[in-house]
Amino acid sequence: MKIIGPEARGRGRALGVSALALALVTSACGSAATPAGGTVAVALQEWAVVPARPSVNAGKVTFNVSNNGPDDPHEMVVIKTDLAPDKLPTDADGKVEEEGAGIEFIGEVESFDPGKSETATFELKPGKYALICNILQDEPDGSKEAHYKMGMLASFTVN
Ligand SMILES: [Cu+2]
Repeated sequence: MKIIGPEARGRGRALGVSALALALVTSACGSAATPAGGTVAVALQEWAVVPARPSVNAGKVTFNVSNNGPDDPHEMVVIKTDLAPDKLPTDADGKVEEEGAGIEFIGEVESFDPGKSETATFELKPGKYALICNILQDEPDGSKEAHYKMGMLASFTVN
């Protein structure tokens, strides 16, 4: 009896460890096999950035971006920030400082013409984001028009 006792406990412990290891392997595989992400349609127009949905799951996120113009080329810059989208740091012309304090530049769909669409995919972590057009346009009268200041900004959340 004195011999069987410890032996049984030892066997039980070994079984417990291997069951735990199996559980860990299973959950690791599970999370790697399901990189959620998603697809977000975004309309750019004078003067707004309009995501078709307010949020998406973290992971590989594909933006299908349309420039609805009607007149100007636009771009879409993805910025990770806890700042309100209309309170980003700008220069004197009203262009957002993409390397500014409180801003993490993630990537962008570069300027493209009205009537066209572009697609880009970014790996996004959970958090608050701003989607903006950061074009600074030279006007015929010599002034500069910052699309961000004109209202081309939207808040966006990654869960
Ligand atoms: Cu624009």
